[in-house]
Amino acid sequence: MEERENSGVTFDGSYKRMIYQDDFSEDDQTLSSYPEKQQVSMLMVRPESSLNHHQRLTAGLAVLAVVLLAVDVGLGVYYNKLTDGQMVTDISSEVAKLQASYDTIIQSRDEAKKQLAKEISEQQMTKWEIAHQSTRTEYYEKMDDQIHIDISALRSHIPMLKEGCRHCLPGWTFMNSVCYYFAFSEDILPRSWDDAREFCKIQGGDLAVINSRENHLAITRLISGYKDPQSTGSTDFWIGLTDTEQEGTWKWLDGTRLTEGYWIDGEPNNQGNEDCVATFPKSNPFQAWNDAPCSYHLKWICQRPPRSTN
Ligand code: 2F8
Repeated sequence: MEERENSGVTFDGSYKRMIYQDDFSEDDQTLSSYPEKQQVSMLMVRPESSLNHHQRLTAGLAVLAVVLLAVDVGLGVYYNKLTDGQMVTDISSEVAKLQASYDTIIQSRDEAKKQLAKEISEQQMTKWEIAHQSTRTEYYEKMDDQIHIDISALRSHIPMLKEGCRHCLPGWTFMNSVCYYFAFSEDILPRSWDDAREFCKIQGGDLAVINSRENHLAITRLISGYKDPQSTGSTDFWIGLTDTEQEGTWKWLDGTRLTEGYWIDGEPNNQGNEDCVATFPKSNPFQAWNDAPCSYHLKWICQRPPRSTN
């Protein structure tokens, strides 16, 4: 048998040839026949078994290292995820808060807008009111002046008023030294301008000639409170003014030409064929007249001179 030689160290530190058990086949002599080799065999670890052990240990350590590395990596990933998740949660919560604040601000802004629009509208209303109030004030100032004039005129007529009953027919009104008839009664049906005139003539008068501001205001004051019971609004009253002779040339029934007209805005407009005039006073007594078709049936105002008391 071939003897393999290996370097080895004995416990006593001397180098001896190392003999492995495998070096002996069954055919070989037993170890007992080699006392020297037997001694070595007892003291030395078999190389293959030692290698397996180391390999297993190394492999185990490697596996352990891999496991530890995996655990480490896993923990890292988990930590990152945990951190990221927390951040996402924090950001989501922050976004939710910001959204809530934004919604509140938008709501406040919309409310402020509405409030602003309301206040602008109120301001415009106030401006409008102020403008109209100024116009009204001007108008009332004029009216006040006129009232003072009227009062003076009326005072001058007091003596005649006291004598009114003596000067006018029953049902007629004595104003500014003139007797007037107003067809207020519901029993009196509206008439055309010509028929109304006929009524006045029978009574010794004619349709009213209102050619002074003083008389116009007195008549307006009297009829402006009158409302036609058959209709919801006021009614028109024929007066003695016409342009039948020549279109656009307005004449009173006493033959005098119109000098001061108290027309409604936009009148006279001869809409269709309108040659007769009706008074229809509303808020402004100086905008009271309208030209209307003479055939229209309206109420009317007559006038006649007072009866002589002599
Ligand atoms: O709008 C003004 C207009 O109103 C009426 O016609 C719709 C009057 N007609 C009568 O009173 C009959 C018009 O005279 C007047 O111009």
